[in-house]
Amino acid sequence: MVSKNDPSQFHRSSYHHMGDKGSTRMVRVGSRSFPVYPLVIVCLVLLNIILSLAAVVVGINCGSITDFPQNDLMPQVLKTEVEQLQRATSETAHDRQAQEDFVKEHMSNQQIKLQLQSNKTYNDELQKQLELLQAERAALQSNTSDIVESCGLCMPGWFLSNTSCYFYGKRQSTIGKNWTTSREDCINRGADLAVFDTAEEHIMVFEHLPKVKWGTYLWGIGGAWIGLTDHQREGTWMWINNVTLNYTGFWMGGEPNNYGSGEHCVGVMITDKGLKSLFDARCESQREWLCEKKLS
Ligand SMILES: *[C@@H]1O[C@H](CO)[C@@H](O)[C@H](O)[C@H]1NC(C)=O
Ligand SMILES: *[C@@H]1O[C@H](CO)[C@@H](O)[C@H](O)[C@H]1NC(C)=O
Ligand SMILES: *[C@@H]1O[C@H](CO)[C@@H](O)[C@H](O)[C@H]1NC(C)=O
Ligand SMILES: *[C@@H]1O[C@H](CO)[C@@H](O)[C@H](O)[C@H]1NC(C)=O
Ligand SMILES: *[C@@H]1O[C@H](CO)[C@@H](O)[C@H](O)[C@H]1NC(C)=O
Ligand SMILES: *[C@@H]1O[C@H](CO)[C@@H](O)[C@H](O)[C@H]1NC(C)=O
Ligand SMILES: [Ca+2]
Repeated sequence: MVSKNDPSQFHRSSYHHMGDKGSTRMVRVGSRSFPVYPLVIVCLVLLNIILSLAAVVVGINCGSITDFPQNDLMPQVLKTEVEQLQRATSETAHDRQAQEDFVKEHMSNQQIKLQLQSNKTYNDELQKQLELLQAERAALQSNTSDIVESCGLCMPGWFLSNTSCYFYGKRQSTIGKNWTTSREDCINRGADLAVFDTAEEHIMVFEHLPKVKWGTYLWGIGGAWIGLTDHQREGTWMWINNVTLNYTGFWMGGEPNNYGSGEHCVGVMITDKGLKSLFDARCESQREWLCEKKLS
């Protein structure tokens, strides 16, 4: 749009008027006449310059328009929508990040859980093995102490006194054995119910028997059977080797009393009453028992 015409061709007269004598080669301006062609050229140049100026002005205005912040030209509704869109976009990104974080954390938690489970299984296994080893050690220690105590002469679980090994049969929970089954148990162990040949033997065996406090035991089930009865003759106490009890001073107070429907078997019970430890009782009653096996 900018004219390339030389402005030097411009003539100072900016006002012109075409007369009705357009057909002639001359035109009148005021009192003066000018030739037509140069005048047309001048007018065109003038118009060109005006248009150029207008173009420049419009261009400046347009330029300054485009420089305006677009936001100011946006309708409020559009602006709000854009803002919402921007917010939504950023929120979506935020949500996605949060979701990724959650998935990551969940997976890590799962891994820890699995590890914990496997560790727990492993620990349980170790615990079981430990308990097994402890039980084994306890058994070995018990067997060892028994063997050491009996100088290797008695079987594990038996105790040595002078020239015999003794086994103390403990009741299983509340169930003991009657005199007959007690004797059978001793025979099954290659022994028999205990026979105290002398008062000395009786006293020595005392040391190994469980002590009970006077008055805390139950008469029906207390004490341990030994190999002494009056089966053959009432009131004559005879050991199972057919030797009659020939030492005195070991019956508990008031014993033997052949109480009730008859008491023909003898038990031993160590209380705080010194040597007085024998009593007669119903052979059917369930008690603990004492076996003896002489060293050969
Ligand atoms: C599982 O045990 C290993 C080592 O035995 C340990 O490094 C790890 O932290 C344990 N894992 C858990 C979840 O306790
Ligand atoms: C301990 O002795 C008992 C009875 O003789 C036996 O059954 C058991 O195997 C022994 N235990 C060990 C660990 O030697
Ligand atoms: C130990 O046993 C032997 C042989 O059986 C016997 O001669 C001795 O008197 C007993 N000793 C005691 C203190 O009972
Ligand atoms: C004890 O005597 C009875 C009957 O008299 C007899 O059957 C038994 O074999 C004898 N026991 C011993 C060890 O001598
Ligand atoms: C009791 O009998 C045993 C075995 O016959 C015997 O060794 C002991 O000396 C006797 N005791 C008494 C006090 O008679
Ligand atoms: C001893 O107990 C056994 C088994 O329970 C029974 O068969 C037997 O008759 C009982 N004997 C006596 C004398 O109580
Ligand atoms: Ca009695």
